[in-house]
Amino acid sequence: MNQNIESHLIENRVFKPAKSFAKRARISSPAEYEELYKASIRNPEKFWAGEAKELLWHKRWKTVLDWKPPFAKWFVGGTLNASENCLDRHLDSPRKNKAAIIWEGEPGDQRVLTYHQLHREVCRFSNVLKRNGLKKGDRVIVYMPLIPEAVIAMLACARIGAVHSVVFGGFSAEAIRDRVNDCGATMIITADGGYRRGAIIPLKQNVDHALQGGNAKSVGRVIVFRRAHNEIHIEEGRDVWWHREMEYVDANCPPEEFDSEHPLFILYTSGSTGKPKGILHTTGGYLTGVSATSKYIFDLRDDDIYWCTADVGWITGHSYLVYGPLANGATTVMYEGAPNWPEPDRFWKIIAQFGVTILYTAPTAIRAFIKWGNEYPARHDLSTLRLLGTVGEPINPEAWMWYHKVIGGGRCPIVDTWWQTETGAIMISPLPGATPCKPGTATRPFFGIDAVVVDEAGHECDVDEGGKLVIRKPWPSMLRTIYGDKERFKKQYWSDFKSQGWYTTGDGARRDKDGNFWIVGRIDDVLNVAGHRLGTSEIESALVSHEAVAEAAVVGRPDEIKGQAVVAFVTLKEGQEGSPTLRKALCSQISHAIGPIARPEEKDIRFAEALPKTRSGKIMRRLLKEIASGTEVRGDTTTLEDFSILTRLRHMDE
Ligand code: 7RM
Repeated sequence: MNQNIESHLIENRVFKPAKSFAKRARISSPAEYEELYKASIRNPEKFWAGEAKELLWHKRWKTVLDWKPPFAKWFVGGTLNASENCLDRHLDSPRKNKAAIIWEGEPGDQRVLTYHQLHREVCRFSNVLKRNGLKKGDRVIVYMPLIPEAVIAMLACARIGAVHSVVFGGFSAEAIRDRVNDCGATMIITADGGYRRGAIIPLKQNVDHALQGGNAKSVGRVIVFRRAHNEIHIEEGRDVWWHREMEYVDANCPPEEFDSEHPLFILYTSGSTGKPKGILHTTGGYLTGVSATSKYIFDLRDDDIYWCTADVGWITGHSYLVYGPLANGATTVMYEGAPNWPEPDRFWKIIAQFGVTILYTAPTAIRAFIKWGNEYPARHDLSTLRLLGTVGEPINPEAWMWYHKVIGGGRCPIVDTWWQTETGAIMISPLPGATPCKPGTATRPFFGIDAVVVDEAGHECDVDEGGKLVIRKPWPSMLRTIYGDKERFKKQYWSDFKSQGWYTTGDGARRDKDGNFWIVGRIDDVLNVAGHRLGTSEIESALVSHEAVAEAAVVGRPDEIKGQAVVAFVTLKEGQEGSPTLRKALCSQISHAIGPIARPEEKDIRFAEALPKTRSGKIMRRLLKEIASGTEVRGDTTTLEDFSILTRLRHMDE
């Protein structure tokens, strides 16, 4: 590989955990991590069984793991209840009266539910579900705003063994319909509306559209929570009000015990092709994974106020807003709305108001905050923060440094957590009291996770050599299948290294000389320019380190000579303007940071007003690639947040 690339790839700033943090952390030195990690890889079953013992089981398992690649069963013969583990278990302790959920609605309304209260609501709603005919194994769509009732609905499903499938409130009627039909859901739990940037999202209306004309026939019941008090249609015989139903039930609902492998939820996620896949997670293994990672990676303590800014519609919300923190008896903050509503300081205001100690958010949000300006965090007291986290995409070193300095005041460790909907729990991340961090790397695998970077033939790559990120051993929170499509499950995740039984993540990565994993991004986002492998995120990182640039997305376009050429879509900071001079400057910036082979032609720097993003904030590279290649935009665009961006991008250079 080109010398210049390698020198850029080596990020030399190292941030060691502060002594004060390390002193009270569960794992408090690199040596301790190394030793425990090695032991956990020698015998993962022993490590995971030790973690599983922290949960409340009705029957203890007989076998830790039954592994017939690619099908795994964890804690075979064991029985438990996920809702009991998140709630009942804390009621015999001082946690009973501690806040389980601190919630802030977008218009400014607030609610606090103690563990006692949350337990009570979940029990009552479980009885509502039973009253409405829901049984163990039935599938339920949860289509809710980010309000406590979304969590209550999930935990009530878990309590009676129904399988929830949460659909993000920003998805359309068609997306609901597809998901209902794919999993055969018999019930939808929704709300009249939810708030977003001062407007009301018509959730119930979307459900009506999804079900209209005899579509999604399996649904016989819709339970509607009154949130926004907007006018909605109630279909006699199908729709019932949440608050009415709650009047008929009592608060007594003893947790049933379910098999460790009983399905807990299905969550749909987009692949590189085709329709979203229903990722299936089961009970004992999933709970073990999220509970253990929450404890070690977020260093959760009883006095923490922990805030994961994700919506429950995403895996991050499932694992690190609901199941992980509640299984640990933590206090978890929920905020319903947008980060810049009514002002770009909303997050910082919430942190100051509730005394948030741990913040877990996405790099895309951090980059937006940088763009909005430092005056907004400066308005508020952020001194309660002690730990920061990121997830969802590679974080560029500039964003990392800003997060560290401006939000963390230079004192908070940052856990850059790599994982996927499919992995259920965090797989690669620093341990905050132990791991020396470099901006931009998710660092080292969690205990029991046998992550490696390999070439096409399955040989481990050299230091700083890019390859495929694979997981060589099963782990408890791994997906069990794609719902209703075993073949796709096998093909998608297990066919690259079939004989070895390795899981393919679909991500490219490299390891540095210290063993840190640098996630390059999806394999399809890695460019090959004149035989040189280039990570789009590295070029983007170079671009956003320019003072004029807010955000950048780099894709490849076909090039007769080089195979592929670099195209950079760039949005500029407030007050900046695109010009030929700036184009030149940005090309030089890339050339300077990575090497001349990464330098795009000047015409391939494309100034844009905005980048097309999915509703979860991921840049839609496939669309950009098609635009960059001059081909028609095809395929699934159902997750694109703002369609008008497409038209504008296509015409912007005319
Ligand atoms: C949790 C989540 C998964 C994909 C994954 C990566 C990317 C996630 C990081 C990251 C670099 C990270 N689930 N990704 N976290 N890349 N560093 N810390 O996001 O299923 O929605 O996405 O996201 O490409 O494969 S997900």
